[in-house]
Amino acid sequence: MKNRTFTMIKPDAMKNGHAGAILDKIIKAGFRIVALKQLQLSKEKAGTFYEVHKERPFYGELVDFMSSGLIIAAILEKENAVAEFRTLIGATDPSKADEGTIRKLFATSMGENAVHGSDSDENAQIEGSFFFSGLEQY
Ligand code: FUP
Repeated sequence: MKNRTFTMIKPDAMKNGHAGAILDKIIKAGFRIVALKQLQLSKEKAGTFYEVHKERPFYGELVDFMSSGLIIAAILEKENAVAEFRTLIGATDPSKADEGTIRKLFATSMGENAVHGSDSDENAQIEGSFFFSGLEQY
């Protein structure tokens, strides 16, 4: 059964000119774009999005980084979307990511790792609706 995941192309990948190549890989991997937009997160919004990491030592840097420039947010659909997308992006730390994955190809570091991918169906739903209303999803 087809289901959905949520992604962001992060400020490092946007600034380094990788957005087009990343979207191309996503589409060629068989994901259908349900919703997509470019925006810049405020610190407050980035802080809310990453609230689960609030107690972690990297939280402040993560919020600063995610609000430092433009991002592209998107909802994607495919069979087994959450797991398939995490395989496509690779490990959180790009030095540990498999060859050919988006993070291996385009990420700079653990903190600036090019893309976000939801880790469960439940979080995909929560994260997608953080950025998009029902009317914006096709
Ligand atoms: P992922 O699900 O692969 O995006 O990774 P996490 O949810 O564990 O982490 C969310 C974000 O926090 C990562 F994209 C980058 C940042 N992070 C760090 O900066 N340092 C860490 O040790 C772990 C995560």
